Amino acid sequence: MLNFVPLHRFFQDSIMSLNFITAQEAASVIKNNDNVGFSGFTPAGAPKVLAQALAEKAQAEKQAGREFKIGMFTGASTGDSLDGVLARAEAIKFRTPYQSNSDMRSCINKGGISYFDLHLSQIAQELRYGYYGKVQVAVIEAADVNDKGEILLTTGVGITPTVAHMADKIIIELNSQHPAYINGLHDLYEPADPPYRREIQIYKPSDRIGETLLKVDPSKIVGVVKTHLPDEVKAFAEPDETTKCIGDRVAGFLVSEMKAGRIPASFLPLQSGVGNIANAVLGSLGASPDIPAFEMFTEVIQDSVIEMMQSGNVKFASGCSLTITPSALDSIYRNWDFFKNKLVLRPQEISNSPELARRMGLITMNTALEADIFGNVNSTHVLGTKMMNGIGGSGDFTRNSYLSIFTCPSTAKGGKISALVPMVSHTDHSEHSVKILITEQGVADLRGKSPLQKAHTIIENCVHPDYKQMLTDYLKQTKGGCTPHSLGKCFNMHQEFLDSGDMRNTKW
Ligand code: 0RQ
Repeated sequence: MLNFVPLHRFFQDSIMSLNFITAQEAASVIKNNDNVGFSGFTPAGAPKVLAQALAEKAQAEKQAGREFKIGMFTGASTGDSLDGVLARAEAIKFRTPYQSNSDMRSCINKGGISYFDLHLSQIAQELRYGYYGKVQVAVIEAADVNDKGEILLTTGVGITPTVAHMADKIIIELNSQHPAYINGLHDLYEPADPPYRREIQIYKPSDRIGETLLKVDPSKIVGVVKTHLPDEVKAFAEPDETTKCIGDRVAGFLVSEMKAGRIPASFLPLQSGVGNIANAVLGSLGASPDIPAFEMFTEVIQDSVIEMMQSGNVKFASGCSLTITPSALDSIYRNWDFFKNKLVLRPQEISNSPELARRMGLITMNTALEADIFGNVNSTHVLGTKMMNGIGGSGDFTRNSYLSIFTCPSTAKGGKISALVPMVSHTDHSEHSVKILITEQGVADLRGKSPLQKAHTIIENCVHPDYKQMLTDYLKQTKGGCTPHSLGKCFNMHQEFLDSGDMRNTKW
């Protein structure tokens, strides 16, 4: 665990005049029905102590026969100490956008929390446009703060500038895990709203256009709660045979694209999703002698990126969060001189900006839950109904990429589910945006192909042998059209899993 003593905070003189309060006093500021915006992105930079006090308040209110629920805006998922604690306390009225906590997910899928999902680049601007009402309170984790209203953020930026500017009141969680010398890690820029918005003047991942400190009206800061808790980021599993194979196929494909001259020899900035597959893909890219050192323009910077910086494979990473384990963060802070010019954290409307993804020509790599034989991808809904995590930034990047890649294992649940189906049970990324599909079975290059050609390529290259004949037979019994389907049977595989627990029993 990190154990930094904040010996030289920048604002040491003025910090003394701040109003230090307990988590319980902070919770008393938040009223039933308030909309609350939280800092951070993934567990990185999310508040860690207020939620427990809020949960206790919700419990006490419930016992007194009164309701206590808040609306919850975040950058993305948070830690269990926020999403988990508030979900278990039934203290959430609505929640957006991305979440990945099992208790939160379960409440959402039981209908206990009104959840709406949206592209992560859009939430800050849509809050400013007034689509979701007012933000009464912002809760912000800080590495440092002063009585002029200058706040040094920690490991995740998310929507913090927007909720801080919109909120009537701000509560700070001052976390002494983070040293004040990280001032400079962040590049905080909020675009003007239409009709005054101008181009975002970032042309390469390392460009900076904003402020290093968040500046707010100091009179809005109602109190500062001291903490010393690490981000709740867990280590990834070591790549297994399947994820390693997918990683190697992605690396091999990108090398062949370079050799064919379709990716410049200097390479292009990469965006990579989160999870075990993303981790394995990055590992394979780092191990490939044919891929030059590259830059990342992504949302989540995970452990593998930090390791690849140390080994010289990654030159620079722009992101929205350092979603890394405490030991990786420790290594960054201890070697700050090495890392300080290689990292920048931005608000998610910049890290995930469609304008920037298109301009810089990002190679994007995200994970599908399922894909259909025509190249449509479902990243969010298990069997079309149950929310998994949310679309996250995958849509921001995929739609605007230079080259979009989706990966997934060809089967799930021990082979009882084929990840490749006739028609996805929910669509997040359409066939128009999905260019390359990769499973451990192989690579389907969908560029320039008709729907029927895409179907043959996906069945041939990506589908597990247990399901090849089944999907070939599905196509055979369709009756023409540009995208041949049998509308009465296209969900037979899903229905079969619901009925018998195994898609392999499907009949057409
Ligand atoms: O369930 O845990 O009960 O066994 O789904 O599957 O293979 O562990 O996949 O953890 O890499 O997550 C798409 C959810 C993949 C993630 C998704 C079951 C499977 C398992 C998870 P169990 P895996 P991962 C950056 C970019 C959207 C957002 C995004 C995600 C569980 O990558 O949320 O890309 N992406 N953001 O058994 C039914 C299928 C299934 C299935 C797998 N076809 N049907 N269940 N499972 N395939 C991040 C941010 O934006 C912050």
